[in-house]
Amino acid sequence: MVMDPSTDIVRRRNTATKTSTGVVVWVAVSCLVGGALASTLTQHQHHTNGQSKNITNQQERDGKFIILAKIARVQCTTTDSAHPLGTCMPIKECASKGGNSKGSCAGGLATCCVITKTCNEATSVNNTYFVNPDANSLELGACTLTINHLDNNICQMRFDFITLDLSQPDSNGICTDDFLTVTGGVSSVPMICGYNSGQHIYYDVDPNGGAVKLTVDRSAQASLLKTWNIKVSQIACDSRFRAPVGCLQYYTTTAGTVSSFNFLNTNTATGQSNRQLSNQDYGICIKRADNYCGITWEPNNVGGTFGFTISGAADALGPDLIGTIITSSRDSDCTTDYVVIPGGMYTTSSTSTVATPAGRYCGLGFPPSVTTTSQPFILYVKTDDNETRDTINRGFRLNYRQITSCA
Ligand SMILES: *[C@@H]1O[C@H](CO)[C@@H](O)[C@H](O)[C@H]1NC(C)=O
Ligand SMILES: *[C@@H]1O[C@H](CO)[C@@H](O)[C@H](O)[C@H]1NC(C)=O
Ligand SMILES: *[C@@H]1O[C@H](CO)[C@@H](O)[C@H](O)[C@H]1NC(C)=O
Ligand SMILES: [Ca+2]
Ligand SMILES: [Ca+2]
Repeated sequence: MVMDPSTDIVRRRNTATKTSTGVVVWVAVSCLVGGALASTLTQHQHHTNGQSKNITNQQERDGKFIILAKIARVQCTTTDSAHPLGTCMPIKECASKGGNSKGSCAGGLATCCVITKTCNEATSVNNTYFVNPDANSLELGACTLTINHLDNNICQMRFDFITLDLSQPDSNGICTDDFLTVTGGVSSVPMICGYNSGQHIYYDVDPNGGAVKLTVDRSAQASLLKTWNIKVSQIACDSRFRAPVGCLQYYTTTAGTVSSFNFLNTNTATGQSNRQLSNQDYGICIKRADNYCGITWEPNNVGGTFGFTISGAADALGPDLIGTIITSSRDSDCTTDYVVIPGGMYTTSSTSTVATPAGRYCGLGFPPSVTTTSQPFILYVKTDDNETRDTINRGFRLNYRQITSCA
């Protein structure tokens, strides 16, 4: 028979009675020799003395053997693509936690339990999905998920915006109608609104601190149509998946793409659609991979030439200039909205080998490349509270790749 890899025989007594994360439930499974599953499945409190050995011997004499399986609270893959990550637990416990059984785990002994929560509910389960209320509900205002720490060794939370589609900001890029906020922890999260599906944020918490509150505030009538599905995962203080303290976003691959919130590379919609967000002040961190010494940032032109439109009036320029080095500005020319690449060295043409130092980048175009060897690898994002003169600013999408050769 198939057993959970965490199958283990020897354990301290009483572990079966605790309910917090990481704790196990013991199930004694009798199997007929030859592999057929026997009829009895009994809950069994295990002791480290000789008792179980005697039971085993007894069962073996009956032509059976016993395997004590622990159902660890490990993550599992569900059969629900909108909520792909669940926690393996006995089916009764899933029901009592208000979860939905979506597939089986632990070799069929337990269920892959998906927990979804909506407005003004609380969770103590890792990988809870926070979703918008039913479209028929006329609930407006703050919709809050209260997130209780799984245990006293949680230092960070990660929010994955599987879907996050809220109202657009006002003409100054300020989230006046809908916005998302996080409180109760240590980091500061900028106000986020608009379209952010696929984005994520990390949030530092005090391991001994109180509950975290994740809130979507909907103040506009139109935003009743807005949707979200946010996966909330909790990260242990000693986890290798923990992001460096203070990083709002964290990427661990050697090459990838990052973008500002509410980014869409389009120059067709001139109104407020997908406007750059104001009042942003955060860092996007990239994990340096072994043997890599630097990082190169490049424009991403998928979808159009508006992949880096951060400051200035885009409608005052010929469209051919948008996205070129001519409309790129640097350092002291960048005072309102800009990104910072510490130690950056930029090129002015893709064939150029000459690089010039600049840390700040703004304007309506990004250089062909900006390379830095300053560690840690962080792209800082800063925007002010005013977009009056900045027409059709979409924000940015940039590609990065780590490099192994640093002169
Ligand atoms: C089996 O149980 C008896 C008491 O019923 C005990 O004396 C003995 O030590 C146990 N055997 C083992 C292997 O622990
Ligand atoms: C919570 O789930 C994530 C996967 O989404 C996992 O990486 C993390 O270790 C889990 N946290 C704890 C405390 O088990
Ligand atoms: C925004 O900037 C414009 C021009 O620089 C200025 O006239 C306006 O007062 C500013 N608005 C706010 C809200 O600060
Ligand atoms: Ca701007
Ligand atoms: Ca601005």
